[in-house]
Amino acid sequence: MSNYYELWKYLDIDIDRHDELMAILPDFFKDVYLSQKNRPEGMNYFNLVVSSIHGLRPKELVELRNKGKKVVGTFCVYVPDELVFAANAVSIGLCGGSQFWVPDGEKVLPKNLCPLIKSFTGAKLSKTCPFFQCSDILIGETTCDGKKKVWEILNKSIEIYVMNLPQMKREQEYKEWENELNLLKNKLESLTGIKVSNDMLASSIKMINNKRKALKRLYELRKQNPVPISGKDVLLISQIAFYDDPERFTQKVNVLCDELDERIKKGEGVFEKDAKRILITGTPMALPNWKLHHIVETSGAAVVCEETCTGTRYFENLVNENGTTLDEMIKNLAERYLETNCACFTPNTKRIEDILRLINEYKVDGVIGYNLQFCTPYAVEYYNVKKALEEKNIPILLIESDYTENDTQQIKTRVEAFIEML
Ligand code: BJ8
Repeated sequence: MSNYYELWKYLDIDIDRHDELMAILPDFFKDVYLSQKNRPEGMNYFNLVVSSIHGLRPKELVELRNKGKKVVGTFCVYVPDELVFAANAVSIGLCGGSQFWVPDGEKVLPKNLCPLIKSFTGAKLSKTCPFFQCSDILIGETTCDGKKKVWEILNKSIEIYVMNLPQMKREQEYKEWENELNLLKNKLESLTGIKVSNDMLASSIKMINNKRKALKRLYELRKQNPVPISGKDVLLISQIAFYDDPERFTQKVNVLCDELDERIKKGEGVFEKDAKRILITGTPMALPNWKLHHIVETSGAAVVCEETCTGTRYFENLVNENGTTLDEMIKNLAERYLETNCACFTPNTKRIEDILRLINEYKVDGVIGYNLQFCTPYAVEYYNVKKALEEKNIPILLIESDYTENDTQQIKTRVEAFIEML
């Protein structure tokens, strides 16, 4: 990391605070990840990306900026990367998963707010995240109340463009969302000075679909028994998906999948055959939030699927590639993105259908509902999720947590007891 100091100074990073942050990560990563047995060789690329998290990719982004590209930071899986890339900009997902940034966020935000929002706000305000420092603009959205209001604070430090995400899915909202995508396209065009052409949009739709297909392929392999890769490793890959170069990322995931295919042929896995299979559903887990996966997988069970935005919600549903005009392509994008089922919508019954389908497909023994503290939409929706699962006699446990380690032991005790009774 040390050879990136020039880069960090160039990005106006607070070096002393940043050193404090960087001092934590290597040991944490070693404990959680490198302690795993029999990891696939294909994980080496993702290890490298994360071990050089504030160096490798930010350096590339600065080089791209020096060539005239704009960097666009996003916070939600409803913001279409395809439009960003088609306008010749680069999209990076910026959600914060580190407790390190929470106290900085709490200087301007209430304490009783979800840690994800406090963390990304602290990351920006403390000038300790090169991804924020590289960004030319942030795209916010009107999802939950906390995010909706935080843009009014963050916009003192950087330009924020807010997309008006509808909260229902009637025909009129599909039209509204299509209109929002057109407005975003206009905004991006004025940012980059480049008009989005049919060819550019068609090729970026293809590029992001290929990334989704690679992730889908990886998830399909987790359906095997024994499972050929840990949930922790897949979570890491999903987190990296948000900021890595999409084409390189897709290629690396496919190389890993080739290796996993071979493992499966030999009947090799990372857990014992018939280890209990857990699905996690709920709020996203931004990097480096590995807490729950680590607890589950050091308690004898395997996480085989995540119905979250750092899981299936990120890659399920492809954009229809049959569009030839810009209008058709934007309509296809609007349809694909509104098919995502976030608890910010009402009603959101399709999410429950998704969970039931995934339980079946991944042969899940038990479900853990994961809720980031103070996330009201997912906390309230849990009632209906639990009811639907109980009707089918599927065991479910709710874990509500923040980014601290204060509750780790208590969660471990509850998770162990849950796995024991499966
Ligand atoms: S599509 S889950 S990425 S909004 S956890 S900040 S909801 S209080 S992150 Fe999300 Fe888009 Fe929905 Fe996905 Fe608010 Fe809840 Fe915090 Fe959240």
